[in-house]
Amino acid sequence: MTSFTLINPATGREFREVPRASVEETDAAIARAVVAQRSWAALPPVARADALRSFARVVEQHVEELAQLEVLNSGHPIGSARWEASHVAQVLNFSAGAPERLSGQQIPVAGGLDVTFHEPYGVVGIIVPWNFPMTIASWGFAPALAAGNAVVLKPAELTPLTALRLGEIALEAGLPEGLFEIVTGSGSVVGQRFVTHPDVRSVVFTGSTEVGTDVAAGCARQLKPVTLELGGKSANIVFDDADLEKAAAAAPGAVFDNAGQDCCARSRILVQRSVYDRFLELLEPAVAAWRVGDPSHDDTDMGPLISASHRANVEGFLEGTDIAFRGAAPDGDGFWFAPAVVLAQPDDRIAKEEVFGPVVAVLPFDDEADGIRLANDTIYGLAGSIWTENLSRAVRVSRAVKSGVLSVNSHSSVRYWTPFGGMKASGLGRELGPDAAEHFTETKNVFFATD
Ligand code: TXE
Repeated sequence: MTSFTLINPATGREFREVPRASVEETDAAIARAVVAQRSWAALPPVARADALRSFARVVEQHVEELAQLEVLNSGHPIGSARWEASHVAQVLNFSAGAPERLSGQQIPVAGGLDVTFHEPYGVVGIIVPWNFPMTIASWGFAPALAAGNAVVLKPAELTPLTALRLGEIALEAGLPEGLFEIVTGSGSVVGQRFVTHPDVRSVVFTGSTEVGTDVAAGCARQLKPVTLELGGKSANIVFDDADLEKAAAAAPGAVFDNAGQDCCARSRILVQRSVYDRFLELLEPAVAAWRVGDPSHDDTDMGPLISASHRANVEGFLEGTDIAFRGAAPDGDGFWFAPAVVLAQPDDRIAKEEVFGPVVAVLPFDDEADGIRLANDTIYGLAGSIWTENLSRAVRVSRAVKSGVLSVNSHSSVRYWTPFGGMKASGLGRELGPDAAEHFTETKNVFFATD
C-alpha cells in the first residue's frame, strides 16, 4: 500500500489519502536534510533567530486554518485546537530567542584558552503520536532548528495533516528547502529508519512506553541519544484540608480533556478517606456538566476518541469495573465515549494501566504517607496534582511524588518556558523550558595553546 486513509473521528467518514513513504523516500528526505543543515548551521545566529520568528508569524496567520484541520483530522474541540495552533507559534517565538543565547563556557587552564561550543547534532528525527499532533511536534522541531539542526519529522499515521501544513508554512516563511522535512508513513518503516539511519544523529520519540522502549534500544545500538515522552497514570491527590469544591470542579478537565488521550491525564483520583464521599458528591455534577459533542462548536469540552479500534480498547477497560457514574456523549457515527468514573482498588487493572480515554479511577487513602505511597504505586511518573490548603504538606508531598511535572491546587502541566518530561517508565530527558535548545546540542571543548 502506498497510502493510508484518514477518517474524521467525529463522523467516522473517510476523507483523504496520505502517502505512505518507503525506506528509499525516507532516505531521500534525510539526505536533503543533511545538505540543508550544513548551510543552516553556518548562518549567523541572528539569521536563524529571524527565520524562526518569521516561521512563528506565518503560523500565527494560519491559526484558524491549522485549528480547523485538527478538528477534522483529530476531533479536537475547536477551542482547544486554536490554543494548540497558537502554542506552536509561541514555541517557535520562544525558540527564536535561543540561537543568540547558546553560549559556551570559558574555563581557566594553564598555557592557553579553553572554551566550549554547543554544536548541533546534525539531523534530528522526531516521531510524533496522534494525541497532540502539532504541539508535540513543535516541542521537538522548534528548539532543534534553533540549535542549528535540520529536522525530519514523522507524524502519526492517523493525524498527519497539521504537520504537513506546518512543513508548507515553514517554506512560505522562508525556511530553506530540506531543513524541515515531513515524512508521512508507518512507524515500523519511517520511524525505524530514523532510528537506524546513520545520518539521523538524535531521536525524539513521543508515544507508548512499549514502542518507546524499542526505539531506545535501537538508538542504543547506534549510540544515538534519544528523548522519550511516554505513557502516564498520573495521580490527582485530594487531601481532607483541600478546597473540595475547587478540586472537584477541576477534576473532569484534568482527565477528560482531549477525551483523556493525554499523557498527563490525571487518571487516578486519590481521595483522603474522611472526605471521599463528599468529594464524589461534588464530582458527579461536575462530570455531568462536562460537554461532549461536536468538536466544531465553541462550547464543546470534549470530542470523540481518535479511532474505532481505540474506542474498543477504552471500552475493554470498563469490563468488570464498579462504575460510579458517567457523563453524556452523542449517539450516532463517530467514535463517541461517555466519560466514566470508576471506583477502584490499587491492584485493579483500571488503577494500573494507561487507558488513554475518558475514564478515571477513584481510590481512597488514609493519611499523607498512604497518599504518597499510592501515588507512587505505578510504573509511570509523568505528572500529578496535589490539592491541599496546607503549605508544608504541599511542599512535602510535591518532593515525595516521583513525577516529572506536578502542580499544587491546579492541573497545569505544560508551559513552553518550563521543563516537561517524565520519570520512571514515563520517559527520558526533558523538553521545553529554558534549556530546550541546548538539549539538541553536544558540547565540544577546544583548547588553544598560547605558549
Ligand atoms: O502509539 P505508538 P499508538 C499510548 C496510549 C495509546 C497507545 C497506542 O496508551 O493507546 O500508546 O498508541 C510511531 N519505530 N500512547 O499506537 O505505536 C508511530 O507511527 C519507530 C501514549 O499511536 O507508540 C507514531 O508516530 N516509530 C502516548 C508514534 O510512534 C514507531 C501518546 C507513536 O505510536 C514504531 C501516544 C517503531 N517500531 C500513545 N512503531 C502518551 N502518553 O502521550 C510505531 N511508531
